[in-house]
Amino acid sequence: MAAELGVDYEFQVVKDLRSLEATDYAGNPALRMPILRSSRGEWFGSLPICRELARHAPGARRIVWPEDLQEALPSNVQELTLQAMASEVTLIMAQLAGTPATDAQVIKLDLSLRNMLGFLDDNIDRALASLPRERDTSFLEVTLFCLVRHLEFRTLLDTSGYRALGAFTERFEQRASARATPYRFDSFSAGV
Ligand SMILES: N[C@@H](CCC(=O)N[C@@H](CS)C(=O)NCC(=O)O)C(=O)O
Repeated sequence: MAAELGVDYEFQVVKDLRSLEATDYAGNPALRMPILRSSRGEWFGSLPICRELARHAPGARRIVWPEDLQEALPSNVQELTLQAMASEVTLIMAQLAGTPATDAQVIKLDLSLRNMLGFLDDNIDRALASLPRERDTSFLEVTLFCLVRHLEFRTLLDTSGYRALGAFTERFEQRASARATPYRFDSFSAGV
């Protein structure tokens, strides 16, 4: 979102998401990233961070935020995009903890994630068509793009069958912000 909005930023990694030290997460007591350090303090969580980035944007930007989605369909697409990302991360953390794939909670999370992706694939085109035409960007598009590319990056499941999601991510990837910020592991990373 920083690249989308033309805000200068510097990237610092959380070296191990299993760390129990809040100082490793810029003081976030939830022991989670992302965290943004701006001139106005530390900001926890994706949406508040994106809002703070927008306050630092060099010019006026027309951004569609979650509260602008006044109809059920785009609102549900936004909610399930965020929930799918959260479920994916929980599955990755469960894998790292050595939880077996036969664990009842893992089975449910996996099914829930596939259900959500099916819903997103079926409804993304209508949700996007409902967004205001005159926009520079939207939280929905940025988060959905990040979700699909992250699923592929972590090879958690095969996304090739989700045709509408694939077409959307390919379109969004034409943007300079997307091309400038592909996912990658850092050299010291243990893959977490
Ligand atoms: N609602 C938060 C969720 C943050 C979150 O779950 N972050 C994950 C990584 S993307 C995390 O730090 N997980 C660590 C853990 O689950 O222990 C947001 O949108 O930023």
